[in-house]
Amino acid sequence: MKVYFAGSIRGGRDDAHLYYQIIAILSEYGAVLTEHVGNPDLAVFGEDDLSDREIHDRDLKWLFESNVLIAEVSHPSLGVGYEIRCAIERSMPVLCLYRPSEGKKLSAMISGCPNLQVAKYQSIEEIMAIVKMFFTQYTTISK
Ligand code: 6IA
Repeated sequence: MKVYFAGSIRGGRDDAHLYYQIIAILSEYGAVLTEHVGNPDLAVFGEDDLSDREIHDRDLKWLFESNVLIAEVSHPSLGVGYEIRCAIERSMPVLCLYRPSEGKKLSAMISGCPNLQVAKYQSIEEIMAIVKMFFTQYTTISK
């Protein structure tokens, strides 16, 4: 099982520590190809050895090698939205984790999309249960 985890980078790193925890949960189900997304030291304007073109091409290659895409979508990110659409076009299973908060509303392009699952959560325990259910469904369908 290869898992692509998507979370905001240049969109803002407020949830980076949460991404780290989610990646630890996902690692119990398979290889997470995008562990760097949860690295709290990865800054919005940090140095990177790769050009933007190289990042784009490498990430899409990893995405298309993966069995599933799991995205944390509470913090809006153009890159995450783009990755979600790419995964849908390849008919990949997509799970979006969303933490509702006052004064914020998830984009209708995500909450209104029939080709993905949006799961709302408030705690890590809830994420664990959601992820477990998602992988149970996935293994049942792909048998
Ligand atoms: O638009 P965003 O930057 O928020 O998009 C985040 C999403 O795009 C993540 O899910 C990643 O898979 C991907 N992505 C965007 N930038 C990078 C990156 N380096 N490295 C790996 N994946 C990325 C950017 C350089 C960094 C030092 C700022």
